[in-house]
Amino acid sequence: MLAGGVGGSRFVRGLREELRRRAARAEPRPGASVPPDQPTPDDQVSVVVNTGDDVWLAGVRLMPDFDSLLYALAGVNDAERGWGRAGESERVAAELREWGVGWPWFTLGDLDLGTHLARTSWLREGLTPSEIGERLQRRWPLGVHLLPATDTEVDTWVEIAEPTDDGRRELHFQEWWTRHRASLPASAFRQRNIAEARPAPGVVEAIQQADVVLLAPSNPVVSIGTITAIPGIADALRATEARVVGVSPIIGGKVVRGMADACLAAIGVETDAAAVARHYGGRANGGLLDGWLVDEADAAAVAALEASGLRAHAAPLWMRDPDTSAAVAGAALDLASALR
Ligand code: GDP
Ligand code: FO1
Ligand code: CA
Repeated sequence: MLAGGVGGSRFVRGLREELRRRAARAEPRPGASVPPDQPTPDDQVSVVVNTGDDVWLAGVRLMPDFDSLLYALAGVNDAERGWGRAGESERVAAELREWGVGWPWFTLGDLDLGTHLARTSWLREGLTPSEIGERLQRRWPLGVHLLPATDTEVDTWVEIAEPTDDGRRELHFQEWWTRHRASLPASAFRQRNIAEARPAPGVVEAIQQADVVLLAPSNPVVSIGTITAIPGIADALRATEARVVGVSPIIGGKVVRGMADACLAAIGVETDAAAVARHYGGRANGGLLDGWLVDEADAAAVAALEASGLRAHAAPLWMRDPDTSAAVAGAALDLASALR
C-alpha cells in the first residue's frame, strides 16, 4: 500500500482488520482460528509511507506521516487530533517557545519528542531513515510493515502565488499547511532533491512482489504524489504484475477530512473522485491504476470511468470505525480480485 498520514492510517487499520477477519473465516477448525487480537504476519502488508511532510525543526527530524501510521497502528495515537500521541503533554514545547526555538504555531508534544530525539540520535549515528523506521516499529506489534518511501530528504516546499509579508515565495509544506491551514493560494509543490532521490530499500521489491497494490485514500498531491514522484516508484507500479487499485479520498466533490482540495486546486485537478482517477491515469494508458473505488455518492461516475478504460466500482467509503474501515479495505481487495 502507498499511504499518507490520516487517510492512510484509517485505511491501513481497516486493511489489517479485514485481513484478520478473512484469516479467521478461512480457518474453520475450532480452537485453531486466528485470535482477533493476533496481528497478521508482518510481511503480509507493506506500507510505503510518504516522506514529503518531513521537516527539521528545533534540531530534530520529524516524519509526521510515518509517525501517524506508527502511533495509529500501535494504538497510542491521538485519534481526535489525527496526529501525535494520546495522553500527550506539552511542557517541553512551552519551554521551546520561551527560548524562541522551533515554530510557535507548531507543537512538539513531550512523548512525541521522545520519538524525534530517538530518530535524530540514530541519524547522527549514521542510520538511514528506513533503518530507523525498522527500530521504531519494533517497539509495537503493528501487524504490517512500514517503509519510508525514500531515505533521501525530499521535504515538500510550496510555491505561493503572492509573497508573504516578509517577502517569501516558498514555504515549507508544514508552514503552509499548519500555520496557514493551506489558505495561501499555492502555485506549485516541489520536493527537494526529488531528482536524486531513490526508493528506500524494499520499496520497489514490495511493489514487484505484491499480490495487490493499494493506493490509500490519501492526499493525491502531497502524499501519493510525493511517493510516485520518487524516481523508480511509478515505473515499478506500471511494471508490477499485481493489480493496482486506488481508493478515492474525495466523496461527493468534497475532501472527507483536511485540506487536500487546496492541493488539488494548485495542480489544476478538480476536487472530484473521477478527476483524481483521471489524474492518476489508467495503467492501460501509461498511468498508475487498474481499478478505482469511489463512494456510492459518486456511483454516477463509474460508467464514464469504465468507458475510459479504467475499472471502477462504487462502495461506501467513509471510514468511521473498525467495521466501516474494514469494509472499505475489503471492497478494494474485492475490486482487485475482480480484475485478475
Ligand atoms: P494526511 O497525511 O494526514 O494529510 O493524510 P493522507 O494523505 O493519508 O490522507 C488525507 C486524505 O484522506 C484527505 O484528502 C481525506 O479526504 C481522506 N480521508 C480521510 N478520511 C477518509 C475517509 O473516511 N474516507 C475516505 N474515502 N477518505 C478519507
Ligand atoms: N498539525 C497541526 O495542525 N499543528 C501542530 O502543531 C502539529 C504538530 C505536529 C507535530 C508532529 C507531527 O508528526 C505532526 C504534527 N502536526 C501538527 C500534523 C502535521 O502537521 C500535518 O497534519 C501532516 O504533516 C499532514 O499530513
Ligand atoms: Ca501527510
